Amino acid sequence: MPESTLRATSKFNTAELSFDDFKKIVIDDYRIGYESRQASLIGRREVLTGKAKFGIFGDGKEVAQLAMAKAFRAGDWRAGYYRDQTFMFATGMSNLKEFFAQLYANPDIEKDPASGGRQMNCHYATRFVNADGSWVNQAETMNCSSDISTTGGHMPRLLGLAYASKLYRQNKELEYLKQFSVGGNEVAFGTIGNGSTSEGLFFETFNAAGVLQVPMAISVWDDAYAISVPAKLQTTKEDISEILKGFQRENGSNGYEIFKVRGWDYIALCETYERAITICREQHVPVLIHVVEMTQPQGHSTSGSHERYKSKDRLTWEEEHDCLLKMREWMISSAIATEAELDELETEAKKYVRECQREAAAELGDIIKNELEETARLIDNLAYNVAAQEELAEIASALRASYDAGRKDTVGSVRKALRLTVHETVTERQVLLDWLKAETIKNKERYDSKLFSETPQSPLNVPVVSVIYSEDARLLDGREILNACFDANFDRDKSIVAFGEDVGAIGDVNQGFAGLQSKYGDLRITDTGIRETTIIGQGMGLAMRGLRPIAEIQYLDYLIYAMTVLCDDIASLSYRTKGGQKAPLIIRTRGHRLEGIWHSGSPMGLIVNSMRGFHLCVPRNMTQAAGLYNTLLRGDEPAIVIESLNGYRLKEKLPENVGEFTVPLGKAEILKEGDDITVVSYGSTLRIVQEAAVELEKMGIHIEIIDPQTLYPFDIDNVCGTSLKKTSKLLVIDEDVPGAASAYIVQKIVETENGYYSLDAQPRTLTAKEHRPPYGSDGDYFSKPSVDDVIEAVYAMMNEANPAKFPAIF
Ligand SMILES: Cc1ncc(C[n+]2csc(CCOP(=O)(O)OP(=O)(O)O)c2C)c(N)n1
Ligand SMILES: [Mg+2]
Repeated sequence: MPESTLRATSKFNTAELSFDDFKKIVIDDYRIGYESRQASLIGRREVLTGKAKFGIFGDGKEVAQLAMAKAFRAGDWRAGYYRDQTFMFATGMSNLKEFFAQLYANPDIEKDPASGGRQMNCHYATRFVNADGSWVNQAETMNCSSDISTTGGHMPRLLGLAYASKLYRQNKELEYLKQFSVGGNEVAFGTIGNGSTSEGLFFETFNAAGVLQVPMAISVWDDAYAISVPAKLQTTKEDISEILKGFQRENGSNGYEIFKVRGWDYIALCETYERAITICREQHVPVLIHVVEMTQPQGHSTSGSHERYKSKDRLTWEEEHDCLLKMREWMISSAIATEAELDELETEAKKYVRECQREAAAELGDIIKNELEETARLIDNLAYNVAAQEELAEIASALRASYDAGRKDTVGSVRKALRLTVHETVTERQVLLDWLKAETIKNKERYDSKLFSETPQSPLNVPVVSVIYSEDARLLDGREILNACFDANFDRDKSIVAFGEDVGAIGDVNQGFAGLQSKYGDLRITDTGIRETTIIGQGMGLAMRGLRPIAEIQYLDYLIYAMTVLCDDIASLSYRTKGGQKAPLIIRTRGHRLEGIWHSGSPMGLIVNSMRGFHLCVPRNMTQAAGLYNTLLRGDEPAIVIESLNGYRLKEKLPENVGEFTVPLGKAEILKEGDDITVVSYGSTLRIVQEAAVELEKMGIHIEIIDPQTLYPFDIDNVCGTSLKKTSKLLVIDEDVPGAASAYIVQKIVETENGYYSLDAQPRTLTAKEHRPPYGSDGDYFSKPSVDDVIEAVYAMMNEANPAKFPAIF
């Protein structure tokens, strides 16, 4: 592999540059742009000839990215999208070999550090988490947060990355965190396509950054299309910077600096980025750089051709305004290079890119070829000694003959061979079994690892500290217990911040943070606008940059607004970077029964099923919540804590170690012992179950009540399954809709915990109705499980088991 010719582009300082130096920089830039273009052309061909699955490339966007790279420094951040390969090459955050390794889905993080072959091509990331869970020195590296495919989905994260610089600059207590910032000088660079600015996430982010005044630099790559849909159908006045003009700061107001520049005008682009980023970095003013007149020489992606929807005139215009062509013309007319020199550069570049592509292809291909040969040989060996000789020989020869085989083919062939020889006992079969066992471990690491960071700093490794009560422990409102817990943690760890709607001045609507803003300052306990998506994005960006954010969503019902950033971005971060990045964000919210259709939410099934990659904590009271916060704030993985809305004014004893004791994740607790039925419930419903248990005792029925405390992870020690060995009957009760979180819990107990073998009755669930509860107490009674419902559900199961002793009530 030849040395990469791609490296961080030199900066201009025109005052000090000789013409020769200037020429050299421009020619180097052109080379990077040209190599990038070749990568796009070859990449597309690789897909169209079946050597890779899908391709989307940055052709037509090269020159602006060369200019942007000049303004990008160590410590800075990128949150962008799939068009940015030239920028990634120019900054040195990626290179051609890695580009192709990702195209071929190479699962080795040494080859594709961005995703270990997990992401589609042109989805970039740098690795900033070491194998032991520690952070790299982000102040010294150039940093790229991991891309996602959803259009505009990265915008909320961009806000958080920029907001971290503001905190690092303004909160002097953070100066000890030197590996994350140098005085908050870091700019967060965002890129987005013109079409994607139609997304709500873009507008919400844009407004929030204007309010917060953070060093965020958004570049819009405007090629007038979003796949086939033209600007006319995307953007008012077909011009995003035109309609955002009201955000321009003026006469000391907050707001933006807004720039518009052509995507093929190299010098104008370099000057614009230099000016824009200086303002952004020095003054913490967000900037918008609207880059217009960009093109798409190969169309949107390998999924279709743009000749179908672009007019002939447009296609001709695009050819004439190809940014590299324009740059080439300008270089010749300005005597920076001759045509012959550029011809030679281009020939070399083509050769070089081809070499990189071939090496990347061979690096994976050779390994697979060897594995394929080994597998075929093992299957052949088995074939000689078994009845299914012919079929096995066919499998082996098909493997050898296959042109684009992958691991699915080797493993698939072995599995088939094992099925065909299920009655054989020869040692060659055992050899094959051993091979499969070893490969299964490797493939688990390749394709099924790192949903969580899984480092020594995981919250699952936080030491358990028992709760301590003094003899004269005070009885306080639940909210005061939480308040004391947060107070102790804010005092202990200066990197903790909390923010959300009404969190600052009044200390949240239920006063868990009451008084803490005046004690710790408004940089640590902060009010935000009503903007759930970017509250979470703000938290994500902070968490990626070494801070410990608690992002508050006022009511659980409003979490829905933030689902894109939660499930697309944060939940998948560790997995999609194969542990290269993490965002240990804690989300604080409150839910379950209270009042009315939008203040009684308990969509636990929605959360647990769409947010794998988060821990899901459902404490029954505020003391348990405090213990969970104490655990999470000492761990490094994302989590959501759902407090019980109706529990803030219930009295609880104040622990002596309220900021220290920990409630471990995944530890189910038996709240009441009993022999008859195992009842599993959580959150607010537990109080209903406990009340019902008193009446059931009087009826001669002894239920065992189990609180899993966290739905993810769920009951690590099989407490529920063990209880079933005693009761043989399972009832799961919650406030979600039928078949939601209750079905998840049943699956965990019956399947994962092997509870099935202990059951002598059908497992049952008691849930809320399929609609949300109407306003008023009667609405609640007829929609959510009541004490009556619980008693009758339990009794019905007893009646089924022993009708003589428990005759039917109705
Ligand atoms: C949320 C979401 N909706 C739709 C898509 C499908 N999609 C992928 S790219 C794209 C067009 C984006 O156009 P634009 O933002 O202008 O960027 P360009 O590709 O033109 O650079 C669409 C609709 C998606 N990936 N995510
Ligand atoms: Mg576009």
